[in-house]
Amino acid sequence: MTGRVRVMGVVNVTPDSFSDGGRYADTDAAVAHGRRLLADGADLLDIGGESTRPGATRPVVSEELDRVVPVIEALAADGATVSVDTMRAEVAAAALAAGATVVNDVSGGLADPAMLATVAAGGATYVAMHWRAHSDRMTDHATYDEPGGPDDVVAAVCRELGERVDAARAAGLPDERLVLDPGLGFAKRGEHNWQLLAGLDRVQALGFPLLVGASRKSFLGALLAAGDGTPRPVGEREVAGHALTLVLAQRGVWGVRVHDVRGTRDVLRVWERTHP
Ligand code: PMM
Repeated sequence: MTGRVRVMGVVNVTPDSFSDGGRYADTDAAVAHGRRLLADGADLLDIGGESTRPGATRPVVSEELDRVVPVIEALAADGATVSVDTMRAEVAAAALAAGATVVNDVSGGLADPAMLATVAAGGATYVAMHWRAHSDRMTDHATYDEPGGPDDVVAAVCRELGERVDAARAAGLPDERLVLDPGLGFAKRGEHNWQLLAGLDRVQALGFPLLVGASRKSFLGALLAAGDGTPRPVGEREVAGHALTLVLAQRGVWGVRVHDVRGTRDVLRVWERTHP
């Protein structure tokens, strides 16, 4: 499959994101950042008000709403396709009312029992990511012993995403509005992420478009670690992320969730030019 890969640009309206360190924590800075990502060639913008880095604690709902709604309103008014990165139905509903058309739920509907029905009723596209627990506990859940063999993370992710598909269908969400995501870095140890990337065709065999978020994540930092084992800092993982985008384009993913839209777009221009 050589379809055009969608570039989802990340706008974290959080004081504590691991990847962009709270640089866009206020409305004006976040909106300006979103506009820059659009100018760089983002197909859609993912606006999030809750940091999901390992160990993070959750904001209260009102805080999450205050962070994301004004940013969504401004960027949707610009004509951008806007996705809201939230695990809360209340935030998803407010985001859709503010102009978002995609709900990116890293919990795949597990964190809030009202989420799937809210998205189904709201007419949005839904990204269901593989997830097991909130960030303060997720490393305790990074075990994948399976009948297929010890540590068969691909089998477990496929089974658990399949359960989310069943739940989404039961809530009335049509298949055409569902996108799946293997959830790199979420309740996964370094090696699990590489196993998932190597086995991505098995996840694709579930029959849904895939979104993959690898940008700046710690498994890339570990891959590129210095001789003494010090991980490559977050800001110096971009080239590896771009290499992965090319691999993902070759696999035929629906989209990539990235921070550096400009570089990603460059990579995809080369890909598209060589796969007419
Ligand atoms: N990763 C993060 C946040 N949201 N959403 C999806 N669908 N997939 C991901 O991999 C994902 C996500 C964490 O990364 P960030 O802190 O850099 O936004």
